[in-house]
Amino acid sequence: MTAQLEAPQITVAKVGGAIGAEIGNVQLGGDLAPETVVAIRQALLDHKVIFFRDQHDLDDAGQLAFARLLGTPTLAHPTSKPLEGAANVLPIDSDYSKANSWHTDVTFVDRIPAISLLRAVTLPAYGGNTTWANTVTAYAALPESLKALADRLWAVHSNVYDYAGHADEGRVGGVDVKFEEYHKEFESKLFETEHPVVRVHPETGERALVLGHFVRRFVGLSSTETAALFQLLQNRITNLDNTVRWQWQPGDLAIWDNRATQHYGVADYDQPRRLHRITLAGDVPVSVDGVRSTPRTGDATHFSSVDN
Ligand SMILES: O=C(O)CCC(=O)C(=O)O
Ligand SMILES: [Fe+2]
Repeated sequence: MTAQLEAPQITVAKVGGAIGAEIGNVQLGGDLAPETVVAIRQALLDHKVIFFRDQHDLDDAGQLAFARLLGTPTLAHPTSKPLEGAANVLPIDSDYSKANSWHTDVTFVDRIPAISLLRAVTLPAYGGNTTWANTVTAYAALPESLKALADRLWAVHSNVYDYAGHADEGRVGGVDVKFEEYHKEFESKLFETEHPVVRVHPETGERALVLGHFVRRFVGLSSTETAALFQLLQNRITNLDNTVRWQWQPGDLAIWDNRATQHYGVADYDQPRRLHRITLAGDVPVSVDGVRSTPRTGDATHFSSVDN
């Protein structure tokens, strides 16, 4: 028998009590041992967002090669332009967008990305942290009466801002030309999808709340009623006790389970900030009754395959 060289084991250290862990003892890239990939995936399912420090050798190609070990990359975005020459990479650039509003990525399409990988490229000297919230623990902590309500509730999500409610990913500014251009591009094609407010996670079987800033209204409720109920549930998710906050350093990569989290980019900096995001194809959410989300407007097949 030939002795097999075992891959070194990753370390997992919780960062927050409700969500988040830092992973150590691994150099990320496209050449990881299968058992290392399995361990990273399990850590992601357990902790919802995982952080890697000191990945200084990782560039766009390396980030993409590693991402492919975890799933099938989507295009960078359904409407926004990718990084030049890298169709799967979305630049998150403070020049034209700030994601300082709680959201789950791309919930306005039916095939919500399963996983997002975000890599620090240029960081401000201070500020510009990102915060994540756990949508599984938020659901689990609801009283039975609110669980029953949420279990039956559906919401329409859209990328087009109604200028009355909350913001979208490209919203800040309004006078700045770059912000305006980005905003126009973001909304250049209308997407609307009906999702259950509670989805069953395809890998863990956990129930998670599906809300965030792309929600436009709850099915069957007026805008006033939607606002009241949205605030009640959304506050449960973003309560600080249910979040983790990450202070970016050069060489960092964060990966989140986009089926079990929301996040918020804290816009408290005035120096250039740039991160590169890759998202991986997800399934179409399924309600607790087994009903799948329904696209109402827009066809997202170009953006992403459906991961079954
Ligand atoms: O800028 C941030 O911290 C978060 C950006 C974001 O929302 C994303 O990468 O999906
Ligand atoms: Fe995001």
